[in-house]
Amino acid sequence: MSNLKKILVGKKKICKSIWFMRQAGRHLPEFRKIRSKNKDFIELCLNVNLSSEITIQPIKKYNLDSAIIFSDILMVPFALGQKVKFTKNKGPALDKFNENIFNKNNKKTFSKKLKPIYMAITKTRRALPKNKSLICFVGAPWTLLVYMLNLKEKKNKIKITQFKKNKKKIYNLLNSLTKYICLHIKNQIKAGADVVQVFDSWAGLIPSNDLNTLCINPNLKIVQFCKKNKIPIICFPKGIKKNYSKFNEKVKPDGLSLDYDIDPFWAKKNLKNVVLQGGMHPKVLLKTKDKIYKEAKKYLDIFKDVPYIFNLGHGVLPQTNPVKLRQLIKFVREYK
Ligand code: 1CP
Repeated sequence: MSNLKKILVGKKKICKSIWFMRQAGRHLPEFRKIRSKNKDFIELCLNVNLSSEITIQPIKKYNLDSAIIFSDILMVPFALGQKVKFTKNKGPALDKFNENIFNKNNKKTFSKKLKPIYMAITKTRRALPKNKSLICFVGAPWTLLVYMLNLKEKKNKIKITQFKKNKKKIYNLLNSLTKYICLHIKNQIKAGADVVQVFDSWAGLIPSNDLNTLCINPNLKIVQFCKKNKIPIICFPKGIKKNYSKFNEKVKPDGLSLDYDIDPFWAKKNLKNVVLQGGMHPKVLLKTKDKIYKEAKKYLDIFKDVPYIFNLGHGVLPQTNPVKLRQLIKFVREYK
């Protein structure tokens, strides 16, 4: 059993396990070299050999404890028939959502379209040492809907009129989307992944009255599905501030990933019966070595007597220097 899984299922009380959100991809020169020769990002995610190679790049480079499969949360809308385009510096753009196309989907066609991801997981699992975890991931229903229905304004704000206009559609879509997300988790675990992380990256955009319906309940359904199938699950409801405690009490995931807005002292006091992960601001990695160590020390000291997974409060930034990441990993490993 991998170390990460042992921590999440409570078999290891205190242990240092390190991985980083977005550890594969954008910040690595090795990735950028492959990317420059593969212009179509979706095709790259569906290339079994390259996806596996990119997944292993940060493991080879940093000897991290867990690999996370190279893919994207938007592979789910893609498999459901919505065209996804990635343009440089602009972020992803999806074709207009079409309910007729969406309703024509079924489990079989969905799984078939994503088969290369499952094959890449099997291939990667075989190449990884047994004690290393292979994490798979999904976007939470709300976060996927933000992209599918184009609900986000540029400056990390919701298009409130569009949101209100589409509320009924959003509520209707949530359930069917949750089913496909659960299927994607199951397929990935069957292929060889051993832990799942759910990214609700845009949970912070949800108006507070809708948090239960749009974030807590869908995450709860996914967690219940995973518990029934004995799949260790980490949730990441980014940006919901003090509602992290309500989320934890209701959803009860095995692991809870802290975003950089969460005060770690508050988290330790208020988030119980869950394994905490991450928290440190990814921007800290753009600072000097001493500042990086000081901030890492803060998290390690606060969580020294509880199970804690070292990670960041969001993904590794594209402009991060790999030398700094390596220094941080060494510091965390050697800190007592
Ligand atoms: O142009 C390029 O080179 C593509 C850049 C890129 C990469 C490397 C995108 C486009 N996605 C990915 C891979 C990816 N995405 C991974 C695997 C790498 C790893 O973690 O090791 C993962 C886990 C994701 C997950 C993802 N995609 C999230 C959730 C995590 C988060 O950052 O909040 C979200 C919101 C997306 C959507 C997405 N995909 C890509 C972009 C540019 C975006 C928009 C969000 C962003 O700017 O990061």
